[in-house]
Amino acid sequence: MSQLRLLPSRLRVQATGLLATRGISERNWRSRSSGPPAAFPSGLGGGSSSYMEAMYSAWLENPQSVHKSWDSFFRKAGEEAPRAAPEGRPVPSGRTTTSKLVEDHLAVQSLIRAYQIRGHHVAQLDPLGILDADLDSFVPSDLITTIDKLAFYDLREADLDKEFQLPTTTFIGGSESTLSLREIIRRLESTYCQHIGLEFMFINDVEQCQWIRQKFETPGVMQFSSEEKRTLLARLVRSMRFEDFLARKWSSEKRFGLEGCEVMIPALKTIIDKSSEMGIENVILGMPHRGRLNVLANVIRKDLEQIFCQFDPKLEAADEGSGDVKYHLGMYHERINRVTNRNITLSLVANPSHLEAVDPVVQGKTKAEQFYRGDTQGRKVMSILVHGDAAFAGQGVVYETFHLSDLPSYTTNGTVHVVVNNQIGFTTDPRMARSSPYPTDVARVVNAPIFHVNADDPEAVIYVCSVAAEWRNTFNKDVVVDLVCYRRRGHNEMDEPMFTQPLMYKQIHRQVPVLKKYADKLIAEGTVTLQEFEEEIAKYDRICEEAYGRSKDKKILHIKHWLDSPWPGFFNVDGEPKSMTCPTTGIPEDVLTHIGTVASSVPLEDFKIHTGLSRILHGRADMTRKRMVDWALAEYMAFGSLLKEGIHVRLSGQDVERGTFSHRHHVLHDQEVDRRTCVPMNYLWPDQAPYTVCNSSLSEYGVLGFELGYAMASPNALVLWEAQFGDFHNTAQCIIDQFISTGQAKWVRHNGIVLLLPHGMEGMGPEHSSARPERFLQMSNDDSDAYPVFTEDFEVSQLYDCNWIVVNCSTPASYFHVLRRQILLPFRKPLIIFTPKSLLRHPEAKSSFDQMVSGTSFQRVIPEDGKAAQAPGQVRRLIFCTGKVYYDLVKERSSQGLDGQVALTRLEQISPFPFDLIKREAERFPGAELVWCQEEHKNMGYYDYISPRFMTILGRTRPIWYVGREPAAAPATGNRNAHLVSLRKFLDTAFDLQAFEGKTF
Ligand SMILES: Cc1ncc(C[n+]2csc(CCOP(=O)(O)OP(=O)(O)O)c2C)c(N)n1
Ligand SMILES: [Mg+2]
Repeated sequence: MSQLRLLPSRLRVQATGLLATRGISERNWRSRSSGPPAAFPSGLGGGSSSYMEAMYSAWLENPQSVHKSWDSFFRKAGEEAPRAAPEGRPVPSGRTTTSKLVEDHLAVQSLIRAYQIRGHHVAQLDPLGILDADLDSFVPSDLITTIDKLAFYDLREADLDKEFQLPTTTFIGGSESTLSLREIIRRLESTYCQHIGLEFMFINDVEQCQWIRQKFETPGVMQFSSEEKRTLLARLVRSMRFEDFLARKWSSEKRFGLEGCEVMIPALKTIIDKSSEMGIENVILGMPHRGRLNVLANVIRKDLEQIFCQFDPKLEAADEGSGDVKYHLGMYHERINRVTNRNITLSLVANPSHLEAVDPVVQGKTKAEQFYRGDTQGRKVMSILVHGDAAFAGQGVVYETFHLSDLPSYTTNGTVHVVVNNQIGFTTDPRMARSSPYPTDVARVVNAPIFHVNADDPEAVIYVCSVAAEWRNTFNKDVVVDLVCYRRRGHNEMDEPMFTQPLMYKQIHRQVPVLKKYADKLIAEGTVTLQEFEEEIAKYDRICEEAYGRSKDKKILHIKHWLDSPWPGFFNVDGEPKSMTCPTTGIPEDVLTHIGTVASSVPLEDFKIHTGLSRILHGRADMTRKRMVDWALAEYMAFGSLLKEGIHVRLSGQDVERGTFSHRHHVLHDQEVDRRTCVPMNYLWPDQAPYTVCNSSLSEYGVLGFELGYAMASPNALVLWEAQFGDFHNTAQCIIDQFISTGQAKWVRHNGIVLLLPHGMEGMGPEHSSARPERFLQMSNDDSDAYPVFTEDFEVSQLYDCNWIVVNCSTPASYFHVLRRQILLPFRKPLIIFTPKSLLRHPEAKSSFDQMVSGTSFQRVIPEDGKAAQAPGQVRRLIFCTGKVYYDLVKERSSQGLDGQVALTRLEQISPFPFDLIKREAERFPGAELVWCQEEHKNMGYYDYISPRFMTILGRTRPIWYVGREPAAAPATGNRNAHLVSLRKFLDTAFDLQAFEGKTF
């Protein structure tokens, strides 16, 4: 016993830790001694020393008192002959032999664990054999890479042939419960240190760790039938010969070929096959440039001639818009999966150059597809994201997207990530490109297992991919496959990589292509013959040649053949809107009243809301009785009425459930029952469409991208993203510039996402004030200088031609109508709404039901209808404005007694510019000088946008004078007094009827 107490403290700690992982505390097993004898804990390799002590002491007193496994263990130990002591160690007695045995068992157990945790550091992951995938050549001291490393565990060469009991935390034994140390090390090496490197021991879930261990450690798991090997070879042939074909035909064209990672094609196909086998019917893919054409051809199976004709510079584009380069286009394809014989829909989401920007978009689209199918568990729809190593490590949106992966309203129930880790980013070495050991470390934040694999070992890759797919479908969590490969050419086919990576490329030039290596292997083992292999190559080359021949007959390039999200039935057969009209957007009064009533109620019984909220709900009831709405109630009316019409509404963003300004309160919280909530919007009508309102993670880039993807899936949904304050949208600028503003021009894809951007100069400082309208307007595509043709359907056709709609509503009714118009239009355009802050509670900023009932519509311009309108000839100044400044202007006009002399006209829709209505307003007041008034600084806001358009519509006969704040660098002052002084100053100018006298324009 005393010997046992002398167990090294290091091993003692490990033993206790292991007891804990099995849920056995010291107290537990001590108390067991009074019950039936406890079994030998094979999972502990002998357990902790004190446990062992107790068992040993009990056994010494009475061998029957312990479980028979312990009896046999101690008996065996007694039979062991004492061995020669190493230098400095006491010669063991009979008891010390037992002690040694215990020590050795614990040591072996630590050793197994060391491999599970750190084996990947020495795995042979780099096909070039020159780099360490973890950027570190350090060999962990607890891995037995040389025989002398045994000393770390106080083991010696002589121990190698001794049998050791295996713990339950390993599966290397297969059906054996004991193995010799030599065999243990061999099997650990073969699992953890060959061509697969596993990182998973950081996962806190024991079941998940066990699952992975079982998948990789069980002897013989990586065996393939010859059929499977032949399929793999055929897929490699396609992958490689496709790139060869393009290289032969268009040697000077950029295509970002896959050479060096050809295995990605069979890898993706395996993930899809396996997932299809497990019931997946719809796979949504996102990927960057590298190998994209190959994926289109050989995974999604786009017609080859469609791909080849993209290389023809003479082809005329059939579609309007800019189009995009071939390695950015998307694709959608429904087909039979040949391996499982089941239907599968594959889509590759179009993306910009901006690496990783597509990640959240793919997730949003996936979530929407799951939502519409009622696939709450992700059993039918899944996403796959492909990444480059440099981008995966470098781009923050990767992290933002991972953080959506487990949030109830954003999860897609697990994504399979595949990293094409060619160990270079353009010309930059990974050592200069990341501070983390692997490019995949970001995935650890969500406890995703990471499987590194040497891409020159196709069978290892296939095995890993099939486990990854199974993982996703078992645990509904993300998983990463890191394909450690190389890039055979430069960044693109025109680049010379030897300038910057001479040694690496010398090695790459010597590298035998993976197809040859694998074919040689299969030929050598007799799985295929050389002739069969050559025939496979010839067959695919012929397919390419034939498609190439057909591609030459094509005269016109249709981008719409590259649509990633078709909306069946929404457009006519030619892909055009079914009409060019928009119905009126008002709704029957009883619907308004009903929504108002539900919006002021608590639909659940025994649900106690906060007293402050009761006041708000009473206020809503009161407004409903008075046939009035404020901003929040107008929004309720818009959402509620669309839900009634079967339109799903989803509002997402930071704190949107309550609303940043505490005005919305779409989710009620029971004050007495934790986490009991109620969303009255979902209690409007029994057969209404569902409403989702969700507070998001604190991310703009990720969440806006996600909602854009969500909106992509169906035209019959109103999908809104609200920024906490409008200026925060700039951290999602890439989604705005690359997808929202330009998506349709590049990819002929409509998208009706709505951005709600709180905006307004309210003395809150340079931040929180401006949603930067000038930027959205600058990107609007309507022509400032072209005098329009005013057709009958001018409003709708102008909307049809624009890239997005920018509005700044001044009334709740206006907001209500523009939301409804968004869905009633026969096409979809992104809608940017600058939303108010102080107007949310402004007593004047209310609308009557009269402005919202059937027959009413969105007014792009709200004309002057007060005193000035009664005698337009008397009006000396017509001020055009937009948004909240209107209320300051009305107040000032009345306080200066100028209601008859100054007219005020509001632009509710700024872009596309309402030329027709502005013209009409200007003509209504022929004697008035025209002023544009804004509260934003002159170089911001709307002035630069409206000014040339006014000139166009006025024929440059009348000036439009500017009134507003001076140009500035910051959008607003941080000093409240300075804010008020500048407001006063421009209001004075606005009503100084002499202000522009004698000035020329
Ligand atoms: C956001 C962004 N920044 C920069 C670039 C320019 N760029 C294109 S590819 C590339 C290197 C990408 O390296 P990696 O992610 O490892 O992919 P690989 O090309 O090696 O497959 C860079 C920097 C880009 N496309 N997107
Ligand atoms: Mg790379």
